[in-house]
Order: sequence, then C-alpha cells, then structure tokens
Amino acid sequence: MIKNKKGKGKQVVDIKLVPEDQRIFQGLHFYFFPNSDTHPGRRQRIVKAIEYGASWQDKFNDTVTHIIVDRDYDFEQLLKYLKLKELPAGIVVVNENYTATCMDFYKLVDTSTIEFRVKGYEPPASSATIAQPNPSQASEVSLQLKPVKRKAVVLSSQVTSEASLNLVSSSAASLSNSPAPGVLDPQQVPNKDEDELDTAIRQAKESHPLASDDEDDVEGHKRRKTNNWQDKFQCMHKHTGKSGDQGPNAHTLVVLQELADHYDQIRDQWRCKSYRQAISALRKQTTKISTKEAAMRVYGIGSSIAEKIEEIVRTTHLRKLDFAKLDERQQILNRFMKIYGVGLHAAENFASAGYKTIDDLLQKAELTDNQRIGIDHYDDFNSRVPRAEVEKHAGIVKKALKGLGKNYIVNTMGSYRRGAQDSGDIDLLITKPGASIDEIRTTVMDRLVPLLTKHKFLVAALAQTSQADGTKWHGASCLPDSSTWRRIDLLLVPEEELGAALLYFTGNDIFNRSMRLLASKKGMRLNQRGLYKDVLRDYGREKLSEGTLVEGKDERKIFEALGVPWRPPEHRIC
Ligand code: DCT
Ligand code: MG
Repeated sequence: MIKNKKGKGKQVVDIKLVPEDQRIFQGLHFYFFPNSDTHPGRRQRIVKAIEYGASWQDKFNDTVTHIIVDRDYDFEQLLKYLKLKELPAGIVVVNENYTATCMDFYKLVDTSTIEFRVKGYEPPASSATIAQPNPSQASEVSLQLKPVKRKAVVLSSQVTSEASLNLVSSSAASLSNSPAPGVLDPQQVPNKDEDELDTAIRQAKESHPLASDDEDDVEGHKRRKTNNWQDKFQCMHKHTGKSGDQGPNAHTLVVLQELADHYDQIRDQWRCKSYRQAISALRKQTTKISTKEAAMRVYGIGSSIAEKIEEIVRTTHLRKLDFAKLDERQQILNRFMKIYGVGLHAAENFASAGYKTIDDLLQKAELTDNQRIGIDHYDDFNSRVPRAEVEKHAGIVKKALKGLGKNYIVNTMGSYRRGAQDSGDIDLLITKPGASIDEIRTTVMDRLVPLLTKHKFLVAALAQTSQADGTKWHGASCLPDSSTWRRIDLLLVPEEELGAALLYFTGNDIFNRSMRLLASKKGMRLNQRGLYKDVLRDYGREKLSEGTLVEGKDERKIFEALGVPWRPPEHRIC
C-alpha cells in the first residue's frame, strides 16, 4: 500500500490516470523489487506506472509480466528474495530506468538495451523467440507480443483521484483485446535496410511529440519557441516542405497536412503525430494510393488514416476537414497565433475576451511591445525568406563582424543549412576559434548589435534570452533596399561546443530528437553543447552529474562516437 502525507496513515495516494489512449502500460503487471513503497523514489515509480495503465502486483504471482529492479540490487538478490532458482519464462526483468524511459517516449521501449540491464541478469537468448511473427521485428515486439496472462488486474476507470493502492490487487477488470498503446502495429515492420540512426528516427517519430528525451534540449532555443511562437508543439513544424509535394499522392498529402495542422492547433498531439507519421510514409510512395487497403499496407499508416486517404482520393476532399474549417474559434486562434509573441495561451485569452480580428487586438487588447511589433510586421514574419535573401542578411553580419575582430566564423543554420529554398527565419551561429564565450558575447552584444542597429539593419530586439549566460539574441533585421522585416537569431558558441551546436541548430527537430535518443540508448547524453557519457541520474531521471564530455567541437566526431555514419545536413529532414 502506498502512504502519503495527506493520508496521515490512511495509506492513500493521489492517482491520476492518464487518458486511455496514453496508457502505455495497460495490461502489464509490474512487480517492483524491493516490492514496497517505503522508498520515495520507488513509490513515485509505482504510482507513475499505475497512472500509465500498469497494475502493481504487491505479491509475486503468475500474472507478473515485468520485474522492475532498483538500481542498488542485482539479479541474485532478486532470486534469493523470491526463493527461486530461476524465473518463470517470459518475464521481463529491467532496472528502474525502464518505466521512466517508456513514459518519456510514450511507448514501450526495447528492453534488451544495456540501459535497462539488471546487474547479474542475462536476458534469455530465447526471449526473441516469443511470438515472433517476423524476425526483423525482434527486439521491438518481443515484449509486446508476449502473451498476456489471464488474471488481469488493471486499475479501472472508477479509480478516483484518492485511490488506495491496494485497489490494484483487489479490483479486477477485464483486459481488452486491443493492443496497448505504443505497441507496434504488426504492419509497422522496420525496414531491414534501416541503420541505427534510421531506427532512432523512426522511434522518435513514433514517440509522443511532446516527449522530452533530454531535459537539456529545452534550454534557450526551444524555450524561445515555446514562449514566442505558435510552434509550442513540435508538430507545428511542418515537414511538408511548403514548396510543395509532388508525385502521385500530392493532393492527399496537402489535405492530410491540413488535418495534422488542425490537430496541432487543438492540441491533440496524438492525432497530430499519427498524421505526421502517415504523411512521411505516404510521401515515400511511388504509386498513387487510392484505397484503404493499399494505404494500410504502407508502413506508418493505420486504419483510420487509411480510410481518410481513400475518402480524399474519392471525393477530393475530406468531410472532417471541412468540418474543422467551420470552427470559427479555431480560425481566430490560428490568426492570433501567427502573431510574433502570441502563443497558444495568449491567443486563447484574446479569443475568450471576445476579440476576433487583428484590428480588435490593436484597438482593445493589452499587448506587449513584442506583440505590437508582431502585428505591425504580421505579413513579414509570416512569409518565408528566400535562400538568396538569407545569404544577404548573413553577409551583412559577417562583414560587420570582420570589422570587429579577426577570425569570427558565422554559420547559417536551421532550414538553410539543410538546403531549404526558403526559411522561416535566419539562424546565425557565431564563434571564434580560441576565444572564450565572454569575449564572443562582449563583441556581439556590446559592439555588433549596437553597430548594426545604428545602421538600421537590426530593427528590433525581440525576446531577450532568458539564459543567464546570454548566448542568444533574437530580433528582426531588414536589408537596406527593403522594408520587409525578417526574424533573425544570433547564437553564440565557444569553439569547444561548435560541433554540437552545428548539429543542434541544423535540426530538424525530429532529427535532433533521434540523435538524442540514439545517445541515450548508448548510455550517453547529447545536447547543444556536447555528447557526454557516464551521466548519473536519480530515479526520476533527473540529472545528478553532467558526465564526461566525449565530443563537442567536431560535428563529424559526434556521429562517429555514436557509431553512425555521417549524415549531411540536407539528409536530416525527417
Ligand atoms: N530546433 C529544435 N527543436 C525545436 C526548435 C528548433 O531542435 N523545437 C532546432 C532545429 C532547427 C534549429 O533549432 C532552428 O530552429 P528553427 O529556426 O525554428 O527551425 P528551422 O528548421 O530553421 O525552420 P524555419 O525555416 O521555419 O526557420
Ligand atoms: Mg530557422
């Protein structure tokens, strides 16, 4: 039983089940070792596991599907405690990192990696033979296809927020036959040519769009996005390449993308993710997909989207989308969220206050300075910057820097480095070999920015970086012969971190998540400063130590250290 402070001996705890479609542990029965909730970390893990659908077995029994072993214990101690010579076949034995990682990625992750290994435990070689429909699925599906035991004991929806955990062992609910969320659809067979990085990309795409695989990735850059732009959610980054899809499924792709955007905006991240996944799968098809059946044969497309694909092809549009388009509030939110400085929260507040148009906002709403700039330059900031123009902006910054000191290097990042024909903004990474970050910052913030402001190239300083070390400057720039304002970011980085920063600021976001996932699978950690090993984390996967730097300076060496071939920027579009 779980005790909590509120209960004062009543032995109850708050349990808030996540929505049904997110219960990745549904149908699984966890036995924790040691199997008590006296340790706060373990108690937290147990509660979280239940919230994500698992049942907690407080006594070892034949329904147990997983044994989650604390880091300080080994396999021998487990057997001794259970008074067993060996475990019954089919039980998955993992260490305490497992549940948190699954929750991070909103799916059941591969249990065979070293990251989850319990000291002294050798996973049986035969585990890969459990219900294997296809050898290429081995590690991914072996766990999920494990036959579910009969005496299913699952927390049912009537569990209240103050549920006593002993309900877990006493309330029985029948298991549904449908696979748990996160279980791979049997159609979703990994491509056999896939390398480790491809696998990570596929897994990053399959994982929850909001899953954070490394807390460091939110530093600075992402926070800016969250605070200031409509792309509060990763899905809001469109990967259709607005320049237009061609090929046999072009029209279907446009309609599906609109639907994905719609789900983005109504914060339905699960559907958004599914659509995004289906879009990238469909884009790879060389023939026209016209029927539900054909669509379902495509890896990455499930039955519901397959049905919609058929409808799009048959009727050239989609009822669901027409309906979505009618949603006035949605349209208002979309309009407001395109204003620089207006995120979902502010847009909702404005809409709730009854404002419908940009004029309403200008006349009646209380706006921040940035939002006013955002409205004044609504069209500018919402139009793409042609590649040649990105180069002109970068050229002006480079020239000015040259006059301020030797050896400054400016790299144009983001979609530009990935080869895009146009970009949403101009991302410039500035470094100087041998110089400290302080020296670079002083030059850029105290000399370059004032100089370019004086010359009316930098026309607005927008979000100030929230980082104490001030390594980012966000603003707007305008070419001498133009009146169009563009969003520009100056990102400052010392030489030692250049490789990791090049990697991070090239993106795209999914590629970055994939690289971090890959690093984490190898027991390392990747962020925009470097690749680290031996990072210590506590039970909640909070970082306890930074770890040892493996590589930060050289982008290629980061790929090498992760054991994957170099991938040129233009091939990082996921
Ligand atoms: N980035 C990321 N995750 C985010 C946002 C950004 O990893 N949520 C990284 C990858 C790209 C880089 O930062 C630059 O970000 P943006 O300028 O937002 O993206 P972009 O790829 O350059 O696209 P755009 O053309 O729209 O600017
Ligand atoms: Mg950009």
